[in-house]
Amino acid sequence: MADASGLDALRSIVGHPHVLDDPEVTASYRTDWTARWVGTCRAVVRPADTSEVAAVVRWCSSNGVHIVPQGGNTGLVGGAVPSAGDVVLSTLRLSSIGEVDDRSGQVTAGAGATVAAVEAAARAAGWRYGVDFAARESATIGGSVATNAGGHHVVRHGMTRRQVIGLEVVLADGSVVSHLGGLVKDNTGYDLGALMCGSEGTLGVITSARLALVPDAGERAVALVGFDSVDAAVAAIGPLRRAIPELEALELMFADGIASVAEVIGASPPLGDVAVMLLVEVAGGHDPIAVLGDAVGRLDGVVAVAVADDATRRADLWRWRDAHTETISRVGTTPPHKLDVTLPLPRLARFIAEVRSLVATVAPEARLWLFGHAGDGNIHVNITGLAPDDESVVAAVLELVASMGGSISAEHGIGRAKRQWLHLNRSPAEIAAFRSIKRALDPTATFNPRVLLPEIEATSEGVERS
Ligand code: FAD
Ligand code: 2HG
Ligand code: ZN
Repeated sequence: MADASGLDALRSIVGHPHVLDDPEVTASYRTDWTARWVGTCRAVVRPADTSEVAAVVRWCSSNGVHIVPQGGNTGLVGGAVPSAGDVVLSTLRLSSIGEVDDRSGQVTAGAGATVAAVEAAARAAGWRYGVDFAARESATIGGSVATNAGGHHVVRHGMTRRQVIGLEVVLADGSVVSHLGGLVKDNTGYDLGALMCGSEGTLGVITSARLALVPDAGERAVALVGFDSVDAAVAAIGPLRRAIPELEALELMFADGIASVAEVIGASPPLGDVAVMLLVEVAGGHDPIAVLGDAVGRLDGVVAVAVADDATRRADLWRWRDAHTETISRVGTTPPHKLDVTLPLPRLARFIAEVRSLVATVAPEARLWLFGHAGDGNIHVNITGLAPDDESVVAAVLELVASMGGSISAEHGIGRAKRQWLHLNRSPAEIAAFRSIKRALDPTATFNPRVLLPEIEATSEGVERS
């Protein structure tokens, strides 16, 4: 439990009701979405604005207290889970959203605004937000910038980093760097905002973001396309991307995932007994349903198709994809081990075959679930039925990914979950450069010290080693 004077100092900054220290009340802030990681903390502090964030940071850094920034706590790599003595700095009260500027197609959103709220504000003004994923109702702008979130529309609009025009960030000494003017062209030195994208709460607290919106493309159509083999489904990715300039999403699913979703939602699989499927969304252009039909009609290995153009039927098809995470989290008695990897597209089909036989060999008792953002070469590898601390399959899968030229994190980040494997993708020189950046911006090691960078071991010669 926290020392009373520390809590009093924090309460004097944010107000008594916004410093939580009762373990029952803080439980949801200390437990990650999958419930795989449960931490402890000194307190959860909920500042109302940037100046309160700055004062909390100043107090923590001058008192040697670690801060774990937290938004919606939907992260899947344990990055927002505190350890004893930490302060969880929740941004949920920084949820304001400014007016959409129709000339630039931009909006400024507080770090605690949800992705869904930004999308709603954009839509109301005739625009859209280019990032979307199933956790949209809880995931925040701060968290999605800090993880450089991907999601369903990367194939068209890119990752979160591409939407960020500028940020406001509180650094470890409590200073505020603010770059929210909205200039698209601005070559005045280092791009601190870009550095914060994907920094996972290790460099500062993002308090606000200036975001680029995308034009509302207009009419949409969605097709769920079943194939007779994984090779055929993967081979369709290039032709679909080439044939459909307005391609908004290209998602991969398998029969076992669909069957589990069917059980949970109480519906029959939409294509019946089909082993592998692509969900394809087209937005805009002239007659998207005809564009889809024409492109799908030219593919090899197609065995079934369901098409939707009205909003309700499109949402029905999307539900099969969006419900995967929730459904898999209910399988078995222990939380799933979740990996999100990218492969070079030419090796994707081989990876899918090899990861299946690898997991069957290394952990025959486990169940493997594969699905993901096919257009980006991004496969989500979920493994259920493992003991929570069993990392042997994780190591084997990540080593396979790296040996095939892939990335051990496509979009969820490194967090706690994968920090010991960062070396599979980053050279010693890169990790040393990361540490220099961390030391320069956070010399007191205040922010999220247990994520992203590998733990430093002290050797018998007293030398530190990553
Ligand atoms: P949190 O979980 O609160 O934090 C995540 C990380 O960001 C932590 O390291 C934290 O310290 C840091 N952080 C949070 N806020 C700030 C801030 N203001 N300043 C500095 N650091 C901060 N992710 C994808 O990329 N694509 C998907 O398709 C996707 N789908 C998902 C579906 C489901 C059902 C779920 C549960 C999760 C999904 N995710 C996905 C993962 C998750 O939603 C994203 O990583 C999201 O961006 C996290 O946002 P958050 O606000 O919940 O962040
Ligand atoms: C998705 O694409 C998310 O649905 C979550 O990134 C993936 O549950 C997962 O592993
Ligand atoms: Zn994803």
